[in-house]
Amino acid sequence: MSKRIMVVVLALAVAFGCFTMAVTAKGNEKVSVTLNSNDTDFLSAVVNADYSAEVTVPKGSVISAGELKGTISMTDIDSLGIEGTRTYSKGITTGVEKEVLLDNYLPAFTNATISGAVDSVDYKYNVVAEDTAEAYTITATPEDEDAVRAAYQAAASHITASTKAEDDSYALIPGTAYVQIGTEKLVFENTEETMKLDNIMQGTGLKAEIRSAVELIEADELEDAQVEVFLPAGTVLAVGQSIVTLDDAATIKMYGYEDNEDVNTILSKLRDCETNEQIILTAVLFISDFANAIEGQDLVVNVEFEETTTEISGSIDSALADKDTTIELVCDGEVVDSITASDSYSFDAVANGTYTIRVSKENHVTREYEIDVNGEVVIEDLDINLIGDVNGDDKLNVMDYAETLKHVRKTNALEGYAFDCADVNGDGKVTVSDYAAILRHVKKTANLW
Ligand SMILES: [Ca+2]
Ligand SMILES: [Ca+2]
Repeated sequence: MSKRIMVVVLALAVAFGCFTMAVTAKGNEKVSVTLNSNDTDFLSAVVNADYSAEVTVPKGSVISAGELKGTISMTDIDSLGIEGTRTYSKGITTGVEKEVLLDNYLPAFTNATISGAVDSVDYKYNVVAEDTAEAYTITATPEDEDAVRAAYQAAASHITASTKAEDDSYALIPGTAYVQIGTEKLVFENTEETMKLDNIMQGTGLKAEIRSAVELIEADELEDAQVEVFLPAGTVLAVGQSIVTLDDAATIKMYGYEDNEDVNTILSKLRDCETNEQIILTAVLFISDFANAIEGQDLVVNVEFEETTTEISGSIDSALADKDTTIELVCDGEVVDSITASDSYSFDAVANGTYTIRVSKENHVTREYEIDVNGEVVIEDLDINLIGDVNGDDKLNVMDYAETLKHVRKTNALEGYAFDCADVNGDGKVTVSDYAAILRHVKKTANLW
């Protein structure tokens, strides 16, 4: 597998990044991406606050020998923790021997529509190209801004964005990820920790394990799409200090372009590139070929997410072994699942979120555990006490009323669950009444239960 195939990975990563950051742009904020060669911008792409997008190639733009630099700017994006404008740039040596005049590669494209659904939320863009003496510009305008916003929000609900301390860029694509275009399928094994942008940009630094992390295979034609991309939950893209993580597996299906051998063989063409110059020319040609393939077409791009679920399980420690314990799983105040069990329990297929596990049993003090679920298996052992069993040894004796008395006398305060166990009359306070009731139970003059 050629290391050059990694450029495809990079392109996907950038596309994913632009997408996710576009998703989080709100209000007046915006995202821009510029590509620059010898200090002259030859391409700029902007996502505006109204979810419109614009790609501009100034006429006379040239990619020349020396550095090719990509810059992404993000302005006031709350969900990424970005205040003001954060800009991140990265350069590579083009290796271009003869200047590439982009005017010669501009497509004949004039218009198309792009529509589809994200999680069943419909959206539609009208895409129009304008070719003037100054620039070639493609503008994508939402047909209905509210619908597009809803679709972006649907996508954003499956993504976690945050800020990290280190300023490095990488993509982490778990195994089983793939990209299929026509019958060519690029399959990822695992890129964990190896896909640093610096490694990819510097051919010599590229590790063998990155090269072995992807494989290009011949696949059967897709039944319901021309292009299909699968990204598992846990796919991560970091650009500078901004990091986005896909919480749920995403499948992106695209169809509606004029079937075209040039478009459908892009993966193998990139694989066969030997130099940066070949990669740049192949990429430029591909973009032009693809724009021509969607000319006048209604391109459909659907995104579906598969909710990630996991298991919560653990042991149960309680008294009165002949009676069952009730375990309720609570989310946002609603009981979403409930089971009765004795020594151990488990909840299957739990979606990501923050939960309370509420444990109750006859003659026991109900206890709640707060847990965060984020796709990983959760082990939470549960331990509940009999009413009045302040020290949790499953017996009521002098130890328990002594602890309670220390609280009443303010010599040693009870806290948390021990406090709840001592508050046997359930009035929210631990007083001499609770002490007296525990004492009566121990002396067998009046039982608590
Ligand atoms: Ca006890
Ligand atoms: Ca009390």
